[in-house]
Amino acid sequence: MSKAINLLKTNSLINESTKSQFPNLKSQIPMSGGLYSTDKNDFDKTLDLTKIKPYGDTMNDGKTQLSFTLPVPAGDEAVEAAKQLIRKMGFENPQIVFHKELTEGYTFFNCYGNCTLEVDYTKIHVPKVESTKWDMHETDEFIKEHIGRKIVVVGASTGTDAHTVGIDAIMNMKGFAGHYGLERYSMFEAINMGSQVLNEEFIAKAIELNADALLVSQTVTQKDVHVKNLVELVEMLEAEGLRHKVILACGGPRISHELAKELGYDAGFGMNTYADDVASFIAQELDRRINK
Ligand code: B12
Repeated sequence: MSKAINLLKTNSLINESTKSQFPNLKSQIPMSGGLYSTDKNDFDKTLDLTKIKPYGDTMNDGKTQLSFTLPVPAGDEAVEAAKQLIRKMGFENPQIVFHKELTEGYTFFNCYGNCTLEVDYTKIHVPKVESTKWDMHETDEFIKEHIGRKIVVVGASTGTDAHTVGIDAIMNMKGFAGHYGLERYSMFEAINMGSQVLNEEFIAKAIELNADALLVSQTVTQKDVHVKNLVELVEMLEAEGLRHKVILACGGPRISHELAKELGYDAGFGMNTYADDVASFIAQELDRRINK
């Protein structure tokens, strides 16, 4: 029997039938993808929310995946440079699992490292838009009752930004992920100007339609182009004496409410926003302004 167990141990050939034949083998049974013991219980299992770090295989192991490109040709020196960089970033045990010279003199790396840093999750406060989220019917009913007319909203992806999918998701009739867009609401007059709309054109449309709210979408954030563009719009609205007359909101995958407020906006919306979020906010904010 012990010979058989040793053979099974070394060859890792344990399957369901051998398990039933040798019930005492349990502590040596490897998991399907590796040589982990199912019985081993000396891993850290402590979850301390004041000191969280990445979870890879086990709690608090800090395992993190990184990818980046270095402006050097592929080779041993490039791999060593990547490892040194990862250590300097605060990771231990750097492992380069893949690297490839993408184009001459530029090497891409996929790596792992153990993060040595921690974050106190209990001290985190993320500013959020303060409004109650309603569905389309609730918002329409609220507007009928409290505003008594349609709310005019002009939206666009402004500046040089060519991405339209985000603003369409919020404004187009069919909406996004099962949530109708503003065009579908009976109490919103929604005008979507599309993409690459200059701030001048955007403001001209707002004046022409006497807009109550302006919705700006920004997707490209390279070199902080979104910040420059968003700030320019605020400055131009202020120069026209319009800033306080409109509800001004922006959105995009890398926009947060905190950033939006810093830049002079009334609200900012990030990933996984639906028209419901924005419509509820605009209705409640306009009510606050008109009926306060
Ligand atoms: C589709 C796409 C394109 C299409 C756009 C087609 C179109 N008609 O929109 C095309 C091919 C044209 C394109 C071009 C470019 N793209 Co592109 N593109 C994408 C891609 C793959 C998807 C974006 C998308 O549609 N998301 C889906 C929508 C629904 O999500 P969303 O935009 O986040 O919107 C949601 C929220 O953010 C929010 N929201 C968004 N806007 C607003 C506005 C308001 C008011 C509110 C309330 C909410 C809100 O609500 C939405 C719904 O929940 C992304 C990569 C990715 N996977 O995200 C790259 C990406 C955005 N593109 C990128 C880049 C760099 C470019 C180019 C500059 C590439 C180039 N060198 O030419 C050009 C841009 C040129 C320009 N002048 O803008 C980068 C941006 C990097 C950065 N941080 O700046 C990305 C991230 C790709 C990458 N990983 O590098 N792109």
